[in-house]
Amino acid sequence: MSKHTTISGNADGTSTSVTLQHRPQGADAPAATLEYFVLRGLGELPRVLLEHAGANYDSVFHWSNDVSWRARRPTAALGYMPIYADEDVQELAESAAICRHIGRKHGLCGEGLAAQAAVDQLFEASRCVPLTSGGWRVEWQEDMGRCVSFLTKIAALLEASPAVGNVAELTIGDLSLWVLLQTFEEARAGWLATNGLASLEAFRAAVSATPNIAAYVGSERRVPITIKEKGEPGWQDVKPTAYAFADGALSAAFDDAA
Ligand SMILES: N[C@@H](CCC(=O)N[C@@H](CS)C(=O)NCC(=O)O)C(=O)O
Repeated sequence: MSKHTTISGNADGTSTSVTLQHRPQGADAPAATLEYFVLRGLGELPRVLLEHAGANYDSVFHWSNDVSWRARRPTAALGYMPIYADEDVQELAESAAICRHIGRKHGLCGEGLAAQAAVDQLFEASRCVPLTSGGWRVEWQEDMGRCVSFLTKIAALLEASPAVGNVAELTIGDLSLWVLLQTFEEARAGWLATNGLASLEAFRAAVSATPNIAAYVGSERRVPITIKEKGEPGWQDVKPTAYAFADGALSAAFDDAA
């Protein structure tokens, strides 16, 4: 039996959303807002992009069964999250559209048509790796051969274009890939290197060491990985309204926040 902490909103659905504010030193633009469940899932890459860019933002976390999401859902443009807003856009849905918007706003989409094409290619490819879901969950129970073979092709993309894989100038493609590689590492430490993907492991580690990403990963703002994302046995038995975090509970920041 795996060690995990199961958390849900109030059983009667009266729990409200939690908002964590991030105000990095030196950022003066109005805060963006990102709404998602108390999960990494499709909310993680937009958060990572905002963190990397050093942007002011409010991260609003809804419980899947709570009164706040049930009240919010009818007003959501497409009826689902993530939902993003800033001074340019209101009620922006679709995680890829949100990521591209944040990328354009903060200069993370590459310079010039050739670079932008390479960045987009990596962005899309890293969300479509066989046996992964949108770059945030791995189907470990399957034969991972196809996955390894596709990741080998992604490693070749980093070699082929100077527009991607440059840790000094990270793009939405690079950070999308990082979220995926970090999921592999947190789910099965050492798996990349032992499967002939040492260059991707080196890239993952280098991105993890950049100041804003390292600060985010070590922060109380980051939601722990769930047993479902980690592919641990037992995740199918967790109620759809609850979250089973693999390595401990949510940080105290979630208790203290509004
Ligand atoms: N294609 C959409 C999918 C969004 C989506 O499925 N969101 C789910 C959570 S991952 C959701 O909000 N479900 C809640 C609901 O439908 O009430 C995207 O990429 O943003």
